[in-house]
Amino acid sequence: MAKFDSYFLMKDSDAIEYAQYKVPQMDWDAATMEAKEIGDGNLNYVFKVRDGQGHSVIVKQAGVELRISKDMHIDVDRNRVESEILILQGKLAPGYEPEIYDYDTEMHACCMQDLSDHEVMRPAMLEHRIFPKFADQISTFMAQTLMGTTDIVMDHQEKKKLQRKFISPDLCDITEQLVYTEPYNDELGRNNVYPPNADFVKEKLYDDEELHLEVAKLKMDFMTRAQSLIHGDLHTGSVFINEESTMVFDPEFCMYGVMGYDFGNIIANMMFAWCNGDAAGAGEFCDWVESVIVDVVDMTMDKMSKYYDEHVTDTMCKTKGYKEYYMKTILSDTAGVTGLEMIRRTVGMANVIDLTTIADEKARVRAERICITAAIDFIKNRGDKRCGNCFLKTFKDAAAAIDA
Ligand code: SR1
Ligand code: MG
Repeated sequence: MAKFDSYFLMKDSDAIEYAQYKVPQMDWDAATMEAKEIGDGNLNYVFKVRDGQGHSVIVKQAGVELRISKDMHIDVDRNRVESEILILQGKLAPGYEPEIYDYDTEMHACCMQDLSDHEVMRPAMLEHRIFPKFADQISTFMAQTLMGTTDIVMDHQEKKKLQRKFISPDLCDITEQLVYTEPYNDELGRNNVYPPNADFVKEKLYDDEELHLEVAKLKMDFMTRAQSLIHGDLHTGSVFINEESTMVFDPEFCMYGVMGYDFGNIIANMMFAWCNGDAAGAGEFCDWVESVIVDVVDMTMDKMSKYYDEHVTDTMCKTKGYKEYYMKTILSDTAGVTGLEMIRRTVGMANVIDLTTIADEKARVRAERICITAAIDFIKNRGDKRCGNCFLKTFKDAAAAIDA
């Protein structure tokens, strides 16, 4: 259709026409179709299009300017990258991603399965609700998508082709800045520091050179170690969930990098959920979150270990002792990223509502200090965090230290 031959930012009415054009197999009832822009992320526009007969689709379009800041412009090709990785991850870990019906490199938009029987995990956890299958399901997703794209198991040339295909320099730059640089110096003046914690942040984050050295090591690891095809933004706002099922979406930050990046993001974001629950006195919810932290670490490591044994192809990686070395690096990378994510979401440009919606000043100050204290331990002592209980203990020790 000529209307969609060149790029423009869609409105609700355009999304209706677009869905009819791109997803004709849906057998739309044109008279009852409606669309609503429902995006709440920092980057893109998301339309839910449906009709009165029960048909529905999600149309996601990349904007040239970011929603979080009109001054930030990033490559709209991210929509292609996101669509293609969802298709690939659908093969590696079937049933954990929305189906892509179509993607379009003119409009930089894709049409995907509407997961309305699921909800975004972060707001659901802010209601302190429990999802019993999450640890098992997210650990399967990570083990299969991460191990399945490593040089350990993949043909090395095929892996390098994936590496070439899934790279968005603009998005890497965002992560390098927002996760690995600005929380430690506010060099672009974009940090959002809660004023009552300003002195604490200065002392613990801006003035600690020992910490900066460890972050520099982690930053260069992120930029140079093409270990695995990572989701790249695997926080609880990138997960759709219900009591039975976990679905991972929004992988536009995907790239070849350290697999601990995804793994650490999940753990850190569970810790934010705990802080919110704790401030609200939601004891049962916090107990569940603690069990998830332990289980996600242990189950992911067990599943990755099994995957290694069953799928290793590289001759040298079959050498006695290499697997143990490799698994240790995954845990230490995970601990490092857990710390980085906890810090950047507390003091950086893109905060999490788990913390910012804690209304009571004292409770928010306390929650943020717990996160920063635990995070520093995770970064500086990342090699010592060898099991799920070690991750939980680091976090609980930080809470005890702040309360002392
Ligand atoms: C400028 S984009 C800010 C953050 O939103 C995304 O979800 C990523 O986490 C990014 O760092
Ligand atoms: Mg996102």
